[in-house]
Amino acid sequence: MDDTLALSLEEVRTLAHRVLARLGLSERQIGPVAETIVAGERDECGAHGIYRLLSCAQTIRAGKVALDAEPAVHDMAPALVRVDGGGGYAQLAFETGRPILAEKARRCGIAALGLNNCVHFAALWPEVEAMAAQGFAAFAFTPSHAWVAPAGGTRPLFGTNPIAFGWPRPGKPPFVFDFATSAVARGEIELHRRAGKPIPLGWGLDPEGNPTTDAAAAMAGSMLTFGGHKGSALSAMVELIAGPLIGDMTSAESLAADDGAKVSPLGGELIIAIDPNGFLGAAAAEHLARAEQIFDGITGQGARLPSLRRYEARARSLANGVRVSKKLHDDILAQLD
Ligand code: NDP
Ligand code: PYC
Repeated sequence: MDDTLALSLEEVRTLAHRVLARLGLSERQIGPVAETIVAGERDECGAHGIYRLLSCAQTIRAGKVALDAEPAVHDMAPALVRVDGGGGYAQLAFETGRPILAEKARRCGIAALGLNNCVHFAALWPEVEAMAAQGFAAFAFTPSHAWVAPAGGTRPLFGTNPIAFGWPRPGKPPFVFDFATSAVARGEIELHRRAGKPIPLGWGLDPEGNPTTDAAAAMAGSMLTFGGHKGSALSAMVELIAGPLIGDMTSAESLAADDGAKVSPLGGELIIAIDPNGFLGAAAAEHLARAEQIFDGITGQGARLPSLRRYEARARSLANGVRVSKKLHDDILAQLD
């Protein structure tokens, strides 16, 4: 039995706007939040598509989002800008800071944008893909809630702490990767829990610290980092550079601020943009062309580039729309009641 239904991307967009408006979010906030949700569904990122309308509903109903927040820009230095999201979603704060980051990176060769005081529910690839599409090498980092044990430990300390990177490819869509420093994003475990499916060993520990295949037990216990001590150190780095370095919360502080509401993390995000022209000047095109050999070396042996799956999914969705779980669609429509 087919338990999915077909939606055009315009229908996904309309659904996102209706639900977010029903929840009382301001039009200014809705625009970029809805576009991120449409992009996630379009690129078949199940854990960060329309499913996230449910976490938006929970987070807003818990009173944890400033519904009509207006980002405030603080120009810190020639190559540094901070945008205070005012307790609203990170998407409007990023859209506010993006042109300033680009202008500073063009002028200085490198620049950083710190987003503060923002609610985070999304993937980070939209940020680095947007910057790479403008010609920059870009990095993005954000902590989340303390759900993940450090390698060798059994108690949650780190967030799922994603790292995203984008690289400009002349005449081609950017090279992008974006992954949690936990074995998987928490959203993926939650989707397994909703579907009643077991999770692979290596994703989480139960509350007693034992390896588990039970999604609910891993969510109640602790998630694990990817790559053992390596993922654990990268996760610590994300805590530091997208937390204290920009004057914002660690994942433990974000979870404490959540105060049992079990809603989206609140805190910072760091985005760094590097203009290849800064180091290379007139030779930039030659070196970017040389970089293509790396991508050819990956695909030439049958391996795939990160971002290729998304770009293929994007082409399919733009042509045919998407299929979403009927149960998920019903749960989202229930938010309009
Ligand atoms: P994955 O483990 O699925 O890793 C995703 C990345 O790896 C993508 O760039 C993906 O490319 C690439 N990739 C996957 N398989 C391959 C392969 N076989 N060959 C080459 N590249 C591959 O995702 P995660 O569960 O770690 O994270 C999913 C999302 O969750 C991320 O977008 C992240 O930003 C988000 N997240 C957000 C958080 C937040 O606080 N805001 C917290 C944690 C996660 P492709 O997309 O093309 O498949
Ligand atoms: O899936 O881990 C996650 C996540 C946290 C915040 C947004 N996504």
